[in-house]
Amino acid sequence: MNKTILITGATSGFGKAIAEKFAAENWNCIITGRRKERLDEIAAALSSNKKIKILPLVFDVTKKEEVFAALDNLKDEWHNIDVLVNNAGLAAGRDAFDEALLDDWEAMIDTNVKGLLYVSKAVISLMKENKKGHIINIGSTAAKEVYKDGNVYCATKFAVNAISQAQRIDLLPYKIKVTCINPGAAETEFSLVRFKGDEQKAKAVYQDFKPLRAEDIANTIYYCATLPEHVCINDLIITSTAQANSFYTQKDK
Ligand code: NDP
Ligand code: 8X3
Repeated sequence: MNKTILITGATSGFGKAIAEKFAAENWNCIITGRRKERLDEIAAALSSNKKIKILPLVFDVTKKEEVFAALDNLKDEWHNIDVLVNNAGLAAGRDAFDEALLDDWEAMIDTNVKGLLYVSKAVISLMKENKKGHIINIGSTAAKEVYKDGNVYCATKFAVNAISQAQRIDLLPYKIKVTCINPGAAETEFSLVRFKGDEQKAKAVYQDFKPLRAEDIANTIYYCATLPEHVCINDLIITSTAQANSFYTQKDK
């Protein structure tokens, strides 16, 4: 029988690559995001694999009514979720603490922290019934070191690390694994979102070194999700070879 994965934020970047990887390995996929048109296009492409089922769900992770309406009302055939990837997230702005916008801070806290909590709560109730499951939370190198002008983005990712540790402890009785993956710079739509559509600023982030690709993260997650039942990777930092941590990146010029 096929296994099932639920991936939040599957309309671009890591989430889309994760869906493509798992679908290629014959996993059923529940994919989510706010942009319905994109989600439907991705669902249609993944459905070319006739051995699997794909369920696109449109909801905003910051809206708890939407999250629970979508996940509490899944048909029985989707109740057996083996892996949840809490990937939906964003950085909004990169400004000094005293100049940053409250709206940006709220968007990051609501999405990266509260959204992750809502989705986890809904899916954990299904995993508990099944006495198995694996939650994979996407942290960041920003969860390990706070960098200049990273303030609240870093704080939300530190929170993802703390929540991962808490989930790992409290979900032990249900045999639910919890893994936190902490990537360094990867070229996705992340910086375009962070810099509010400024393509030049976004491109500059990845200039003069080879960043991670979304596929690198998808392959790493596939590895973590397919280890034997008694093995759990708790916490993993992954950067491109050119990057040591939040502070040091070797640039070509
Ligand atoms: P992208 O911007 O390419 O993808 C982000 C995804 O999150 C999109 O699918 C978007 O879908 C979804 N999303 C954002 N806000 C919401 C929301 N309110 N409700 C539902 N879905 C939402 O970025 P990445 O793929 O790079 O980012 C994925 C995760 O990885 C994030 O948590 C990010 O913080 C983290 N990360 C990224 C790194 C990088 O360098 N790229 C490095 C380390 C961590 P839609 O807009 O359709 O809702
Ligand atoms: C995204 C990577 O370096 O902008 O989490 O924090 S970084």
